[in-house]
Amino acid sequence: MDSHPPEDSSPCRSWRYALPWLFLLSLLAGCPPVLEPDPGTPSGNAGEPNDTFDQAIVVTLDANQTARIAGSIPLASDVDVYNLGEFLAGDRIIVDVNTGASRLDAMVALFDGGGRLIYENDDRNNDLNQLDPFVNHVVREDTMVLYVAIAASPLNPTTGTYDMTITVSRGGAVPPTRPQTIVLDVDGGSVVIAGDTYTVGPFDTGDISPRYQGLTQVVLDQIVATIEENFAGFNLSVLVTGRDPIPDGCAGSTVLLGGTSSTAYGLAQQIDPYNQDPCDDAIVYTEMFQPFRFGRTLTARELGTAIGNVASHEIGHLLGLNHVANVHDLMDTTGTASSFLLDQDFTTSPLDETIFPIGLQDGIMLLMFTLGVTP
Ligand SMILES: [Ca+2]
Ligand SMILES: [Ca+2]
Ligand SMILES: [Ca+2]
Ligand SMILES: [Zn+2]
Repeated sequence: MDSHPPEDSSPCRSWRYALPWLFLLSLLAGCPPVLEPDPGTPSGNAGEPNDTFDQAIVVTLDANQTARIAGSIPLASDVDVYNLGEFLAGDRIIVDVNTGASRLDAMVALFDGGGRLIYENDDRNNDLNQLDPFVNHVVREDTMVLYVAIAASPLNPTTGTYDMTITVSRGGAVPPTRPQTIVLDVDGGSVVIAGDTYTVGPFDTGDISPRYQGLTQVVLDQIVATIEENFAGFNLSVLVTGRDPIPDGCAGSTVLLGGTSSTAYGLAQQIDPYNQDPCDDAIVYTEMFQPFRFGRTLTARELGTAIGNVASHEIGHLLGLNHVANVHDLMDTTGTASSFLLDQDFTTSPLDETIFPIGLQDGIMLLMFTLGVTP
């Protein structure tokens, strides 16, 4: 059975595994004395308020570079933030969350000193229904402070207790960046995403609307130019079927253009942190880009820009980027179709509320860590 304390909103009870300074606070607050924790019991806890980076509880690692934290998410909107102090590039952090019999479906996110997301995990293995998060990450860049934040999964608002073990090993090597090839599949083909096979014919703007008949090549050129502009400076290259020779086997991540959907403009196979999988695929449902969704007929250049921005968004997911709330950011999920016509870029924006309740995503920084920059 699990060793979590029962859920209890009493501040005295929740401090029973308190750090020494919290013990003093508990005395000042009139709580009964707290016994020293037994060896093996958690070394810290989630004393509120700890909902922001400024309020983060300082966690001190023991001689084994380990800390155990017992905490609680009593409201689905709660966040607990911990300050792990300075990290250097190459330091590895492992965060192992156990919710035991608690109903909490937890999610963990690591942030740098600027509140910028560096890694997140909701479920260690969704396929096996293992919903406790697990993180094993090598920090790419020195940061004065590394924050570990835990909250209920925004997709599954739940409450309950958690037990979090943090282990750090210092002084390793920073994983190398890796260039990525994108194969833009425009001559008809198929991709498999989450068990579903999507098969489309050759990309033809006339399939979007009769008003776009005969514009296929000029729109396609603008799609490619838009993707290349969005990733300018990064180690990412675009091959186009029918235009470029495509190597056999996995030539890179395929982005298929075509088809329609009742729910989305595009779909990526996964959000792939730090691009562990260089062969994952996506689709942009180009037949969704009908004039009525924009309130008017677009120029060929506008149509190509819109499709190119959505393709860049799906490629962003395949490289590990999450959704943000900023219509000028390519990873935006809040805007209407008209925002695809803006000069969207990878930038620094608040994480969308469906991703995590606090923090920023710096798309440029994460792409630099993942792809590297062109010489
Ligand atoms: Ca909290
Ligand atoms: Ca989870
Ligand atoms: Ca990938
Ligand atoms: Zn998306």
